[in-house]
Amino acid sequence: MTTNWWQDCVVYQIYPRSFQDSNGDGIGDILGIIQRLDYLQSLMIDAIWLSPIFLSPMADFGYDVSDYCTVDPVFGTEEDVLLLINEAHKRNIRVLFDMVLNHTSIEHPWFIESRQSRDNEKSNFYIWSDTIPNNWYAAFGGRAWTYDTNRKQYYLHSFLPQQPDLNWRNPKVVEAVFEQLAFWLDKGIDGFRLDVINCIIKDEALRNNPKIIGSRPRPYDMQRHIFDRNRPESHQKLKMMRKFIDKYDQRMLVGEILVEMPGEPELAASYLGLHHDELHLCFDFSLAYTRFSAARWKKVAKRWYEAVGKHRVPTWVLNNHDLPRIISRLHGNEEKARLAAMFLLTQRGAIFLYYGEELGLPNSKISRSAMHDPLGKRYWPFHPGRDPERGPMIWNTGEGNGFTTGESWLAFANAANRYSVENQELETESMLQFYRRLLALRKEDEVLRNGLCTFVDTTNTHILAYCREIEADQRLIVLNMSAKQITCSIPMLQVKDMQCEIMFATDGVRPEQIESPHAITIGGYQGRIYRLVDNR
Ligand code: TEU
Ligand code: CA
Repeated sequence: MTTNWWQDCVVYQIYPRSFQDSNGDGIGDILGIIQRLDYLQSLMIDAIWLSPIFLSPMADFGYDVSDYCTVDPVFGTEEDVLLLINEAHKRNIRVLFDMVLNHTSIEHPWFIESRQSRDNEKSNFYIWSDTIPNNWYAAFGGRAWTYDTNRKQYYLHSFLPQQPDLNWRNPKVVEAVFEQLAFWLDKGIDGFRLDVINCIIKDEALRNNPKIIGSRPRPYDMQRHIFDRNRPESHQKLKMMRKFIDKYDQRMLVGEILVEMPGEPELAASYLGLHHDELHLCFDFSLAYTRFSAARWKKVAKRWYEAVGKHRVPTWVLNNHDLPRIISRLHGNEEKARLAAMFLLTQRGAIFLYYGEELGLPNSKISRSAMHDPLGKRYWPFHPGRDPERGPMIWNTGEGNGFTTGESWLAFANAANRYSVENQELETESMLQFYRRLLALRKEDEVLRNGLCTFVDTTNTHILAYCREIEADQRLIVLNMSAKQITCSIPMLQVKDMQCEIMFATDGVRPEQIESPHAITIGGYQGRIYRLVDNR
């Protein structure tokens, strides 16, 4: 039914610094990722997304790029990238790069030239002002304007002063950026994750953002961001980018849309374009910000499906390099985490996993003195920093946990023997094997990948139940998101005289067992996937 791989893919995000080190410097790299491609293939994922690997002074660990067409030596070489693409493609794994196009590094030649004078070729590549023109703040602290002693003007930076924002109103900037994309597309990259892509256009008049009443630790959160992001013209730029990338075969753009917590799904969906002529996919983090409960998850998921609509493709994500890991958000409750995985992997659309998620890997414990992340350094303890979710992968319980033969750049999560790939490979009931079974089921079941999703009412509000269907081929997913055993019925199915044949269960109930929708009994924090059999 699907024509494009990205409509029902599973993408595995890799934070390259923390996945596999191949040369003993304690920092993950591209040759390390290549070493682990067989493992990734065993997860039956369709693509990997690498957080930035480009030349960078690492002020924001790669999200400050000084050359988009050069691989940072800490990660490897262009040859390593070409080998990665080749070896990944041999295993039917596509490769996505993370393009940070709202801003560059302060060490990018474009900025170095731009700050030289007001009349050089790059002078209008960034956003300069004689004075601080408005009340805008930077997301990582302080005002969003910094004075440059050389050019004797202020420049705008939505994040760190080391991350000056590009002026996307300048057609030369758009042209130059598209050249960076073409550089990697011509080498076989399958697409891009686009960092804070809704921030690329600012209000031409640089008007003040309206203030928000109340108090929050970050001044950035005390404004409604209507003039420093989400400007109407950004959609025109994305239409151009879509046209540009669709000249290549089967490439994809997934956008990170920076929004107010706990999420703005309608705003995020708007970047897909009314006629789906902007981003192929975009992230909405509402689910990741929503407390674990059947009623809340149902509400958030329905709102996202409605915002995206049947003719476009939603993404589903619970973890990434900016969010505390879900198992830690669930206070180590693995049963809840398994239900969350079951929910994620039985949704329609594109699914995004984060390295270690398949192991139930928790956050690393990072002391203030050991912190690397600029956001954490600035706002600790209000913001714990993002280092905890960037702890290295645990491959085994040997020296350096199989991640490095050197000194790891960041602490590992505790209890390596519990989370190591090596140990979990041996335990049939491990989180890893659980993810593998779910991923295999999704891979072989078109209905679970592309079937329309309808949430169904049951007689108990702690039960989250939804149907997936392609014409008459139907599935029912029932998740008990409470600690207690529940017996419930599903009126909608009773009317239709359906029978429920178990395909998958967390509580070891054997498949093919038939249950009637009149009375489904399910244990606390347990879930089932049923094939619906029409008795009429
Ligand atoms: O993140 C945007 C961003 O600011 C948030 O995700 C933020 O990190 C989060 O709200 C904190 O809780 C993107 C990248 O994902 C992030 O890693 C970069 O630091 C940031 O942009 C700047 O490029
Ligand atoms: Ca290394």
